[in-house]
Amino acid sequence: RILIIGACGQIGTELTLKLRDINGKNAVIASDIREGSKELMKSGPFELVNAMDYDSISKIIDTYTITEVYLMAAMLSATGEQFPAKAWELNMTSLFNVLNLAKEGKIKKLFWPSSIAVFGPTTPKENTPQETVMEPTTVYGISKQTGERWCEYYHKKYGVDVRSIRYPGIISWKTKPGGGTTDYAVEIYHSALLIGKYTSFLKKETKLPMMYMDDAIEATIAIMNAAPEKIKVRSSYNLAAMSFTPEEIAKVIKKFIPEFEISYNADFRQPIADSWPSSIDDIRAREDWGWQHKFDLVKMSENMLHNLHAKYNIL
Ligand code: VAH
Repeated sequence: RILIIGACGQIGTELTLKLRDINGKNAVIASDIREGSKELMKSGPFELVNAMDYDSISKIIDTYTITEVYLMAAMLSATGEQFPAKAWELNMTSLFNVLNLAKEGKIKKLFWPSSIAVFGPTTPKENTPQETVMEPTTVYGISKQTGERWCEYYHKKYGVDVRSIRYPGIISWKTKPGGGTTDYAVEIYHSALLIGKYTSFLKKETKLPMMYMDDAIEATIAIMNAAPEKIKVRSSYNLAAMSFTPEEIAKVIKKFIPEFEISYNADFRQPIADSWPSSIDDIRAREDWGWQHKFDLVKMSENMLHNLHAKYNIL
């Protein structure tokens, strides 16, 4: 069976639903520190768990004979800058819990998400390569860079089968994003439909690597299903789909909602965004385990607005 820790988060929710579609609802145990959306809670078994509590994770693994774990719980970049100590404690303690359970043979295969936040201001900004200078300036980025080092260490030293992806900004409509710097690219669609305008907290020319949730979920399942020998990178794989600026996404939304208006008011998240790459080279993921994205900005915008239109049942 599969255990998702952090199943109520932006990625965790859709990952749980998709894995239940594929494996059956009782094959996937959802867990989080609090309950999640109605759709998630009625889709299969749920356990309240604190990702920092080793014994409670171990107990769930025994109770449900779990073999695979996806650790999706973390404090993201923007919130992490407001609570640095908490971000470090949550992001690292939860990772060590699952790495140690895997080292003890209680988890056969483990997924742990990294992020483009591992890159910093001294990293080459365009087509950032898999191996490069990484001097992250956020606690979240530091925790992801350190986490990558530990994943590779546990794989090399203890044979732990841990797999990881450096997610770009993820856009989705089902759940609210959880305190990230890329959240403007989710909020903008809701605002466009509900009030016809949006004030971006990033400057109009801020170009960031982004991906639609459907692509992110597909990549996550693909890397976990790949034969072990194909996973040549055991720190974390660069992964990309598209890059765009707030100005570009606004222009595309205007194609669907002509009266939409955007304005800009950069806040504390601007320097975080400025420290990250504008585009990512993910050739290694494409070569090693066949990654291929499907959604570009227009197709994503169409899908987002269509689903949000229905969600808000706008006449
Ligand atoms: C964040 N959405 O903004 C996350 C992600 C690369 C962005 O890590 O913190």
